[in-house]
Amino acid sequence: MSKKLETQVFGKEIYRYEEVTSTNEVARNMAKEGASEGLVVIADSQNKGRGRLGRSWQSPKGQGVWMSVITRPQIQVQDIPAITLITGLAVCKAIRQTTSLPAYIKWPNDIVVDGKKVCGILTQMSGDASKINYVIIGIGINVNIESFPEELEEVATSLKIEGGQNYDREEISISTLEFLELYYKEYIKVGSLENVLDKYKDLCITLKNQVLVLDDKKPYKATPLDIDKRGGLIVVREDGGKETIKFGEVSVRGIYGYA
Ligand code: BT5
Repeated sequence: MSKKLETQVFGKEIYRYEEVTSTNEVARNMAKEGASEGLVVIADSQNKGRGRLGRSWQSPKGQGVWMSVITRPQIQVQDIPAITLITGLAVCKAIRQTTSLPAYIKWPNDIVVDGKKVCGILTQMSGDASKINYVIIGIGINVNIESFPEELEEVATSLKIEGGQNYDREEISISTLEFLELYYKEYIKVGSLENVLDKYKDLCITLKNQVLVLDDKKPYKATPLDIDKRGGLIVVREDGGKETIKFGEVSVRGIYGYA
C-alpha cells in the first residue's frame, strides 16, 4: 500500500471485491443490514455499474476507482444534494493532489478534465421526509483507462489519457476518502455548505461559462451567477429573470461537445 488512510470514520471498514454488480448495490444491502457510517465498498470491476436515472456506468477491470461509502447524515431530505456537491469537491481535490491534473467540477457533481468527464457520482438515499436511514455515495473515477467505446469517446476521459501515465488507484481512493471525510464533517457540523462553498466555487467550471439549462419544458440559455448555501445553481436567463436550479441537467459551453 502506498499511503496510509488517515481518517476517523470513512474507510475504517473497507470491503474489497474483484467483481460486483454495482458497489452502490452492495453498500445498500449492507446499509439495510445496519452497517455503520463510513463503511466503504471497493471493487476492481462492476458488471452493472450505474449512472443516474437508470443510465449505465462503464467500469472496466482494474482501471478505475469504483467505490461506495455508506453515510447516515441526520439532515433534511432536501439537503441531500449538498452531499453530492461535497463529494464532487472531494474527488476534484483528490485528483488534483494525486495527479496535478487541472480537474474541475461541472455542477453539480461531474468531474471533468479538459472538457471531458473523468468521474461520476451517484448518491442514493433511503428514508422519508422525517428521517434519512442512509445515503450511499457512489464514486466512479476513470484512472488508467486507455480508450473508451466510440459512443463515449467525445464525452469521457481518464486520468491516464490526460496525464500520459498510470496512476495509483489506491492513492486516489485514499485521498478521496480523506477529503470527503473532511468536508462531510464540516458540512454536518455547520449544517450548511457555508464553509466549503468557496472551495467548491473556485473549482466549479459551470460558473465560468454560459450554460444551457435542460429543464422539463424547453431548454434555455443562461448565465451562471452563483451557487447558494443549499447547493442550488443560480442563473440569469436571457430575459433577465433569475432562476435557482436545485438539481438537474445543465450543459456547459465547451464541455461534452456543447459549442
Ligand atoms: C454518473 O451518472 O455520472 C454517476 C456514475 C457513478 C458511478 C459510480 S461507480 C461506483 C458506484 N457504483 C455504481 O454502480 N455507480 C457508482 P450520469 O451522470 O447519469 O452519467 C452516466 C453517463 O455517463 C452514461 O449514460 C454514459 O453516457 C456516460 N458514461 C458511462 N460510463 C462512463 C465512464 N466510465 N466515464 C465517463 N462517462 C461514462
